[in-house]
This record gives sequence, C-alpha cells and structure tokens, in this order.
Amino acid sequence: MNRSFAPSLAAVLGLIATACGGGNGGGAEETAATQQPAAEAEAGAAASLSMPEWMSVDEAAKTVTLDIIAGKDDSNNRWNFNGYSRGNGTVVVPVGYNVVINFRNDDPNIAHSIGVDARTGNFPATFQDPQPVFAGAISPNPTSMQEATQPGDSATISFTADQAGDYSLVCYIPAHAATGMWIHFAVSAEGEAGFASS
Ligand SMILES: [Cu+2]
Repeated sequence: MNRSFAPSLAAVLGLIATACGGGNGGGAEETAATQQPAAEAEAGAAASLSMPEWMSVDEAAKTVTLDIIAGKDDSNNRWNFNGYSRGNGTVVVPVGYNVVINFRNDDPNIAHSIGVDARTGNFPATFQDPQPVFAGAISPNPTSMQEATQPGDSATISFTADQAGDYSLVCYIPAHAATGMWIHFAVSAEGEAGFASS
C-alpha cells in the first residue's frame, strides 16, 4: 500500500493495457498511449494523463472536483462510473488535496453508491459496513438497494486525500463491484492530476 506512486501507476496502466484489448470508454488515442511498455509508461505517466470535462483542479484551493455519473452509458449493463468499469480508467489526484465528488445516478433501474476503497480488485460480492480509505469518502447508505443513491438522485462527498497510494472508486451495492463497477483512484505523491483510460 505504501509503494511510491510512479511505479505503481505504471504497473496499473501496464496491467490495463495487457488485460483489456479495448475498454468500454477508451478512445483510440488513449489506447495507443497505454500500449507502450511498462518501463516507458513509468517515465511517461504524467504525459499520459488527460483532463476530462468532468474533472477540474483548483491549485490555489488545493481542490479536485469530480463529476461522476453512475450509469452514464449502457456499458457493463450500466454498472459504470462515467462509462468506465472493470478498472479501465484511473483518476489521479495530488496527495493532500481536497476531493469533491458530485455523484449522480443516471441508471434508470437501480441504486448505486460510490466510495474510495483500499482494494484494487478481487472485490467481494457483498460488503459489511465498508470503511472508506479517507474520512467522508463514501456516499450515504452505500450497500443498501433501498437507501443508496436512487435513479435520478445525487450525492456529494468530500474528503482529503492525505495518503498517497493506489485505491479504487467502488460501488458497494451487492454484486456491483464484483461484476466490474469500479475504477482506479490513485493519490499521487508527485502531485499529478488527471485521468487515464485504457
Ligand atoms: Cu452500482
């Protein structure tokens, strides 16, 4: 958990490039960027990051704002964040920054939730009282089909990303994370910010 940022992001991107021949939300130019060897990806990690319209960074206020929509498109049976799932996207924020996530559920059929989880894969089918990595980094009633963020509803969470490392953004509704409703969330000791898809 305490590995330095740059090699771990490179490892993540390398794994994504190896495991996924083409993600649900990945553009062609981003796919090309992630197909470079891991050693080059490590050196070029910053260059591979983009700043999507749903992400903004206020350096003066040390705040990153993320607008994240559950079920943005129909990929992964709508169990996605901004169209990304199964770890095929990585949000990177600088360590020590405040992070505000404006979370909205556009899935017409089912509740979803969001939280920062310490795991980056091998998620259980169900979660018992999940604890976020950072205080406040979880939406209300995250495991409850009846009480989590319902179709058409929104929730805003905010937290301080005060520990560098590789984490994930996860939906805690039963079976959602295990069937791919998660993306990577990296807190950069080097102060990097942006998004990479694969
Ligand atoms: Cu979900």
